[in-house]
Amino acid sequence: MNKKKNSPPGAIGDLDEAAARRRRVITLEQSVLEENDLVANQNRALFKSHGLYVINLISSPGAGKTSLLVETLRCLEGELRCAVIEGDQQTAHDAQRIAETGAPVVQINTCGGCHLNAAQVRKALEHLPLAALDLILIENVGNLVCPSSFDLGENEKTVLMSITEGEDKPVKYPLAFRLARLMVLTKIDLLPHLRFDLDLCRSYAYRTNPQIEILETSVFNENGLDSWIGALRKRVIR
Ligand SMILES: Nc1nc2c(ncn2[C@@H]2O[C@H](COP(=O)(O)OP(=O)(O)O)[C@@H](O)[C@H]2O)c(=O)[nH]1
Ligand SMILES: [Mg+2]
Ligand SMILES: [Zn+2]
Repeated sequence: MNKKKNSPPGAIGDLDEAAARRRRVITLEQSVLEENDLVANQNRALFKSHGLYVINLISSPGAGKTSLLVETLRCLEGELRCAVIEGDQQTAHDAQRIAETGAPVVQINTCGGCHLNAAQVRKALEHLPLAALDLILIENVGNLVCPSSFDLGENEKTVLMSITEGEDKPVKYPLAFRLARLMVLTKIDLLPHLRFDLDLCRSYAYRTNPQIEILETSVFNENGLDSWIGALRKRVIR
């Protein structure tokens, strides 16, 4: 006899089943993250063996990651040897924009995946001249949530947030801001046209991560680009 059919909704049997299902989900998530950490550590060792500095850029879609990267590559041309790994669900649009600067670039299409993982990055690394590079910039899939949970083996995460997104993102999506060493507030040229309270946003960011370094940039009027480029120069091991 089917026990489940005879149980009233919400009976103990149903609760047990729900708890077991939850346990299975949690166990699976843990093993996915553990497996990812293993590969991330291999990536980290590879970066170290080549004296490479690697930054994982995280933001919501459209915050200005690719635009900042294009400007960064132009500024650092002839000074630091940079490459880019682009993560998007579909298209090679961003890789094409990067390729126009002349920098080596690999596009990863996650085909529905909402974050990059360490294994995807490891595969992308096979297409880059690691021995001839100083800095790799990884543009993660536009998403302020799960990219933060997946270590790629990078030296540090940078979180970007455009001032069109509202002041409260650092408290609404705290993990990205907690794990980042640097927060870049982009599109600062739009400030006169918005009702965006810079001090409030900074205070939310410091509440989430008291150590976070905050920069403001614009690729339209080049505001703050020198601070960003200076931060990169300081980090690269030469
Ligand atoms: N006003 C302004 N717009 C920007 C700036 N940076 C990027 N944008 C615009 O924001 C949109 C998304 O930029 P993109 O770099 O593709 O963002 P991504 O999705 O984070 O890579 C584009 O229309 C850019 O022109 C900026 O500093 N100021
Ligand atoms: Mg992009
Ligand atoms: Zn995801």
